[in-house]
Amino acid sequence: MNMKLSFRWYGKDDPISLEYISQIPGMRSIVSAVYDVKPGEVWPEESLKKMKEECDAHGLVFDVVESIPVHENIKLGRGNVDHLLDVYCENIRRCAKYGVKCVTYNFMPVFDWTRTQLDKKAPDGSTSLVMYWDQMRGLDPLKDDIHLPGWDSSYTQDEVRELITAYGEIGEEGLWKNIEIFLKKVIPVAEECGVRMAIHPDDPPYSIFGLPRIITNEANLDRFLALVDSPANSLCLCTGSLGCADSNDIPAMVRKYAEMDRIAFMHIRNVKIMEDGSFEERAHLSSCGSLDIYDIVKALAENGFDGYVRPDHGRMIWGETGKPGYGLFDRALGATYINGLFEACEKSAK
Ligand code: DNO
Repeated sequence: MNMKLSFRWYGKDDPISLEYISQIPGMRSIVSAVYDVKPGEVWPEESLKKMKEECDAHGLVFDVVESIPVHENIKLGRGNVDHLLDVYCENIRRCAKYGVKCVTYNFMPVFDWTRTQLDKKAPDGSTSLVMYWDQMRGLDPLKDDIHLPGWDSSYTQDEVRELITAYGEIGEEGLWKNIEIFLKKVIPVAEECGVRMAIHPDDPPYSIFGLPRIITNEANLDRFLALVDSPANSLCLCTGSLGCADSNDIPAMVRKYAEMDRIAFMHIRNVKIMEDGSFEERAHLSSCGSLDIYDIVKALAENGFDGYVRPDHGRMIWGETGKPGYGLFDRALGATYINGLFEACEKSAK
């Protein structure tokens, strides 16, 4: 198969072993990161070397990083930005030195993904991540001490308030300006070391709590890719993140950006959009959610896509416990489904 099947692994603290991951048919690459270093600090080479050796020992390739986090000061364009950008570039060079070919990151203000519950029980007894508007409404982080699951717990409530206010001041155009500065500095370094930078879309792809969000739809992805027109400046196209806005036509977007060769990494998962715009993460199978996963894979296969693909968030099934979204069983089912679709679509595309 052309595509490179990969699996996210959280390193030594991950309850899932590399041995188990290597037993998934067709599994090739490990997606990981150095987790014990704060954003804005240099990653120790020793950690990268160890990660590579462990993967090698299991017949897996450590060639995708998710993520090198972007420090809030870079996104806000304040403080020690120059230093932070230098550190970022140094981390790309270090990753490349140990074989990394693709680096994922995001440009979401303050919080990464937003959900209201991580263990919503479905009628079949499985659990998954959901975002329900009736659980969100009325929450105001500027007034209340709220803590949604998945939010960086290292911030104090006052720090969160300060950041939200600062983002409110720069707004979307401020974020565009700062992402351009970031790309102009980082992409030449990535090109030099043979790394493709893959931006992860905002999840969900609309503003939450008034925070600006820009990696959200086709027009904005076009604007983003045009900032630096290079294959090193590419997308991590996450179907489930972009796909929880009804207005995003995911198969059409995948077709367009695959044709342009601007997708370095695919996160494949399904979501069910509810009537009020809430959404539930579902099993990968097309009929389980709102996305046509077959059409998405077909668009990739028809364009000879040879980038990285990983099954994204799985449900918790068969009594498994662990990191919500990142259990073994349902992601392994997702991987075999993805394999099947790619085999069929690649063969019939020939
Ligand atoms: C969620 C992930 C994201 C992703 C980052 C990339 O499960 O897909 O947290 O890793 O947004 O920087």
